[in-house]
Amino acid sequence: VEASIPEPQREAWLKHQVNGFKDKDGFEENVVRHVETTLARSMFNCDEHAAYSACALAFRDRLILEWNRTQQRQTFADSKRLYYLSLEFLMGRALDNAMLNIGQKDVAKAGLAELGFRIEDIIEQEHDAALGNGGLGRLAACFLDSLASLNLPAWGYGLRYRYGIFKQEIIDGYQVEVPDYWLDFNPWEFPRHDVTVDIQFYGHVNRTQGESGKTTAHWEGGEMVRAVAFDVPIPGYATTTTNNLRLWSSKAASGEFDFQKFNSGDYESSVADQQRAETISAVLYPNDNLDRGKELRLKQQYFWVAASLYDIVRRFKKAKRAWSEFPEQVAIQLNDTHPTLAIVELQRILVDLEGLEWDDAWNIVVNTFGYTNHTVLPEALEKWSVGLFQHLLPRHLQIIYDINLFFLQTVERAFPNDRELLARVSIIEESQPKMVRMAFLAIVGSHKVNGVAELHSDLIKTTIFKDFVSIFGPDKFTNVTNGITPRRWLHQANPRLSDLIATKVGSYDFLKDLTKLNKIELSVNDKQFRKEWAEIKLANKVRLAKHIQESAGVTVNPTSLFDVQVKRIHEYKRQQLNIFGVIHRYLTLKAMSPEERKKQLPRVSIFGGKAAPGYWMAKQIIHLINSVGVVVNNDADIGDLLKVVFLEDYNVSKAEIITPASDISEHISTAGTEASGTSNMKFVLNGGLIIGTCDGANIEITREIGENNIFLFGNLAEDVEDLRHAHTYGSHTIDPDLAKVFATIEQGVFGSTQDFSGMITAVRDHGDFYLVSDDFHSYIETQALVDEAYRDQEEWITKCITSVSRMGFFSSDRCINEYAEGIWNIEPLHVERDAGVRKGE
Ligand code: 6GP
Repeated sequence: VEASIPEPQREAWLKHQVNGFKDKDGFEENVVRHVETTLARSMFNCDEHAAYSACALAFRDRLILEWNRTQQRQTFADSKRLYYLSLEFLMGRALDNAMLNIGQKDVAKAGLAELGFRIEDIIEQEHDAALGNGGLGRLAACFLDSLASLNLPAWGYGLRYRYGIFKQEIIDGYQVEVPDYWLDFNPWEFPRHDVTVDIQFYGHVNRTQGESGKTTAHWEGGEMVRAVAFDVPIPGYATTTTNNLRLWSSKAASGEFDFQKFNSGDYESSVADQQRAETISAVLYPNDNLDRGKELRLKQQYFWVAASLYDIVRRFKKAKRAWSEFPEQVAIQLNDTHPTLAIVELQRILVDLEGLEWDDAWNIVVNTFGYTNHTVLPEALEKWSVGLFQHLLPRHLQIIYDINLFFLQTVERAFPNDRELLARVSIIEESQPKMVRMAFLAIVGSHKVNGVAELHSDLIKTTIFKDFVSIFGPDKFTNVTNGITPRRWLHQANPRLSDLIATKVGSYDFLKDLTKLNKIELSVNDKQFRKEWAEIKLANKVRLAKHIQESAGVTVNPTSLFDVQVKRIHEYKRQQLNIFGVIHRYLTLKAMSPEERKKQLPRVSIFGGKAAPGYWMAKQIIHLINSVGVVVNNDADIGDLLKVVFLEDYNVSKAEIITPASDISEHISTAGTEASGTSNMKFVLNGGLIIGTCDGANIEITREIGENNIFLFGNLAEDVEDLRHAHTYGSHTIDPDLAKVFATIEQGVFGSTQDFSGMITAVRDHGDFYLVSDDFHSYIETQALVDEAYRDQEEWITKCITSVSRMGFFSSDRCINEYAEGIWNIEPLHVERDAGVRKGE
């Protein structure tokens, strides 16, 4: 690397080479320098936010040095890189994570203390980077952590939204959305004003014929928007590898404003053009598991995909290799169908701009891409109208037509005379209006398609993608069960538990190889260990209780059973089943004599999660939870026996407080609807048990930890279709206990009956699509089993310790290794400090 600096200048450069701080003194020096110069604050007037800023900048300085070295190493090693394309990266806070991954939290803690600050207060100053909705976005963030920690050469590509997911406020029991303007101060990004790409929209296609008679398509006219790169360094845990997350921001391509318009006196409209360009990366669409088909969303997708591909291709071309080697240098993973246009864009670059033959280009494309599906819900499957495509991306539509034509021809050859099959698998849906089916395009253009848990991967093969399994054969379809990073979700969120585990494992190696957790099972009967285990859980509950008091104004007893359901609010996730169950519990308690009540186990039902702003039913669910809380929490008969809390604005940093504090958490989706779920893994890893349906990763969690350690209930995925059919075409009787709950709501016990009528009629009159009534009895019975089990604290702790010890499988490191070997074919770049590089091993 050094040899690349010309000899005459080398000495000067190397002499002044910057190195990050090495110890407490160095850290303090960095912080003070940033306070006084970068922030222009005096050290006599440094508040907590300034101290956070300076501390973050000190860590950023270190990260960027490692980042530079990592990028140089990867370039020199000339190894294959993975590019992870995701419209969402739900990163949360970065400071604590950076300190822990670099291994300098103790240094920072001591340094900050000497400067007059408590590290916890400083960490709290940071605004979450909330560029995602829920599971899909957080998975991408866990993947980045694992990729760097495993020394894999990888970049993430996303959009730099000016507004992340909205902030949720609860006002009078209703959700109110407030914009999340998070970029006021973001020390974690590096603007790269020199890395820009102009992206074309609209226009038309011209064809020219070359001397050889070959025609070439030219996409002309339309308008340009400029993409500017912002880089976010991603530090690996206990390694110097620091990977890159590149986020694109949009601005007008013509610079500050259009001078022609300005000169002709049309200043306002030139500013308007500028603002219109900036709109593309302005806001994250707040829908989870839902496709709304907005034009601006398609613009976002193309803008981001085109900029990323330009960047990837530019990097590939520097090495001057043959195009056929592209898939040996580049793997691109599509996080759901949002980046599917990348397939079309690469084909366009290769054929229109680089002059490759169609088939050669298509081979390269297919060998480059992999596609991960994250849902089977029909309302989430992306479709775009042909008309919109024609207007916005005319050349891409032509390419899609050609891809489809050649694909259907191969289908026709393999399955002659099956016109229905052709219609079913066509990338173009012959509806009114015609639609482009993005998932089908993603399948056709990728060499591997995967689901995110075993049941889900089986379901996609037998339902939505069934025909494609017949066409391409089963090998194209595979499973990679999701995972979570134990760095953030154990070590950072639950430091005391992590430390306790380390005493039994003998080191912190389990953070690099989570299967090492199994060593703690040997200590399951160790009295001291169990005692400390219980103390830690209680301390985490006390902390959450304090947060509940401060944010929701509800006093809860930390020795109660904490029952948590935090995730996006969605009918398929069935928060309505939970709150109906809570009402049933309330009615049962009310019907008891005071003596009987005394024998009951106190419970706190904790909810949290955002509803998409346009999702009326989800908002009703939030309102009902809050309304039940007001009644139950103020009922003197009930006291501590039942509390109902809705935690406002659930996000990553709140999850870090909530997850370690649960006794039981709920993962109760209608069987077959939750592709995987990842918070289920987080809760178990933190010593909480779960109540859940046989859905998504719950099934594999059960297999790993044992069925005695989980509370499963409800109908199975294979029975769902028949039940739904029976609801619609047979007689549909509502569970009698649930009917009592409905009657109570309809009497107005929780306020306006009108507000909640939609939730009731969905179950009673509109076919109960999510099987709330079918599963109600089993749910209530299983919750009773939870109470019973919790009474035996010794047995409960045994279950918790045993479960944690068996959670090794659910590390995102395992998951990323499966992708790396089975789909991306990439290898770690082993790093030896201050020494060279070894490829593979
Ligand atoms: C989610 C799935 O709903 C969840 O079950 C899974 O754990 C997560 O992806 C990560 O794989 N899907 C989405 O958030 C989504 O919007 C289009 O899918």
